[in-house]
Amino acid sequence: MTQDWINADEKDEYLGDYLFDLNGYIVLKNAIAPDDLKEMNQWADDHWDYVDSQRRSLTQESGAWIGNVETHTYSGADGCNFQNIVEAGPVFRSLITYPTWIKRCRRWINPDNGLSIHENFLNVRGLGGYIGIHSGGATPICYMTFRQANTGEWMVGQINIIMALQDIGPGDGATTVIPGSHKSALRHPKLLEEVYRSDAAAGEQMGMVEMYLKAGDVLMFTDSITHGSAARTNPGHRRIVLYRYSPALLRSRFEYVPSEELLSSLSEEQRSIIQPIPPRFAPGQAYGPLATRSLQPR
Ligand SMILES: O=C(O)CCC(=O)C(=O)O
Ligand SMILES: [Fe+2]
Repeated sequence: MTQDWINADEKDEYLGDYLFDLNGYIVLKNAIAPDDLKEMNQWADDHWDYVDSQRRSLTQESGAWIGNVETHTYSGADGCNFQNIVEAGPVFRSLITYPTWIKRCRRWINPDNGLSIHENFLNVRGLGGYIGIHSGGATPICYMTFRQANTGEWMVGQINIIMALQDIGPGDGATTVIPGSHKSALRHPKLLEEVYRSDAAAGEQMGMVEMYLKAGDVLMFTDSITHGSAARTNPGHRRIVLYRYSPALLRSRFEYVPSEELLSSLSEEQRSIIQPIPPRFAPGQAYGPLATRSLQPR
C-alpha cells in the first residue's frame, strides 16, 4: 500500500479533509522546522539518564520529576514517557499552536467545542518495545467521536499528533493504524474481549499498516482509529513527541497543574488550550488536600 501524504503547507484543505475522512489519518511531510527538531532532540539527549531510571507506571505512585515534567510508562513495554513535556521549554510551548496542524485540529474538533490538550509527552522506546492494539469506531468512549451523527459535521473527539524526532522505518517500532477503522461498527477481532486495549503488539494484528515517517514528519490521526505500534526490532531507540487535542471540556489525562512560568509565557490562545477551565476561587478559598486527585490514569 502506498502512503498518502500532503505537504505541511498544503493549501488545499479539501485533500486533507478527504484523506482524513476516508482513512482516519493524514501524514504531513516536513511539518516541523529543522531548528525545532534539533532542540527537541537535544532535550532528549540531555535527559537520557532518565530513560531507564525509575518512572511512574500503573503500579508506582509517581515517577522521577524533572521540574514539572514527570517520567512515566503505561505498561513498561511502551518505553519512557516524559509527560507534561510542554513545561520543558520554548520549543515544546510552540507546539501547542504549531501552524502546520493547529487549524486542522480546530476545524475537525469543531470550533464550537474549543480546544484542549488531553496529554502531551516525549516518548523514547527501545528494543522490543511496542504499544498494544487499541481503539476503533465501535469503542464506547466519549472522545472517540468523529462526526455529529445527525448532521455529519466534524466533531472529532481526539486528534493525535505524532511528531517523528528521527526517521522511523522498518524495524523501528512504527505507529500502526488500520485505515478506515474509525468508521467500523464492529470491533477488531482482537478486541472482542477488551473494550479498549489489548496487550498484544499492534504491529502483528490483522489489517495494521506501519506508518513510516522521516524526521520532522507528523502523523495526524483520530484516536478512534484502531491503532498501536509495531514492536521495535532494531537496536537503538525510537523518539517521538505526541500531543493529543480534544474539545475544551475534556479533562487532561494526568491533571497536571500548569506552572505560573508556563502560563505567563503563553499567548492568550495557547493559554486557553493549556488551561481551558481555569479554577475560580471565592475570596480566601484555595485547594485543600481533599480537593486534589489521585494519580491513577484513566
Ligand atoms: O507509540 C505509538 O506509536 C502509538 C501511540 C498511541 O497509541 C497513540 O498515539 O494513541
Ligand atoms: Fe493510542
